[in-house]
Amino acid sequence: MVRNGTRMLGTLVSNMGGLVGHTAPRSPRLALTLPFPRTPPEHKVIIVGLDNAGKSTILYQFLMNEVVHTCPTIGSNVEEIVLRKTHFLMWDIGGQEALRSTWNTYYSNTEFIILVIDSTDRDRLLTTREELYKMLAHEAACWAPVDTVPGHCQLMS
Ligand SMILES: Nc1nc2c(ncn2[C@@H]2O[C@H](COP(=O)(O)OP(=O)(O)OP(=O)(O)O)[C@@H](O)[C@H]2O)c(=O)[nH]1
Ligand SMILES: [Mg+2]
Repeated sequence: MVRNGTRMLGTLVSNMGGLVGHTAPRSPRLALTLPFPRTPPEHKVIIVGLDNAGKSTILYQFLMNEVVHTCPTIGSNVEEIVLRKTHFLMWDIGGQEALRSTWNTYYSNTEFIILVIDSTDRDRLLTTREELYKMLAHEAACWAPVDTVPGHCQLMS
């Protein structure tokens, strides 16, 4: 939307240049004084974790404030959530083993990472740790703050 807005503004500026004639100087600053809806910036958040950790459940709990029935995510779910006028674009990424190698395609422009860990799935804690280390080793993700959220303990039980 911001990109479209920028294009529209550019078109507006060039049309105004035509209207004021050849003798008047074309001033792009003139267009900047016009009211123009400003799109608030969106902060990209990715939600990662092993399959069945509870990522989609947490995403839809955020969105609808209720626990919804989920299916295993193939690919990703994306939803916009607004908290105190701040817009977050939440990417919930499928955690099945075959999908984990695609996580890195979501890292670019990510500002926050939420790592969901099923606190009852102790057998796979080491796997979660390995995935976290892989993620932090990736240059596009290593600087984003990571928060861990325990799944399967607070929402439904
Ligand atoms: N008891 C309990 N079950 C939960 C909780 N959170 C999620 N579940 C259940 O765990 C299952 C998997 O939840 P999802 O949110 O789909 O898991 P996911 O991490 O998105 O899984 P993938 O999409 O496969 O990566 C579902 O049957 C949920 O109902 C919780 O806090 N407590
Ligand atoms: Mg899911």
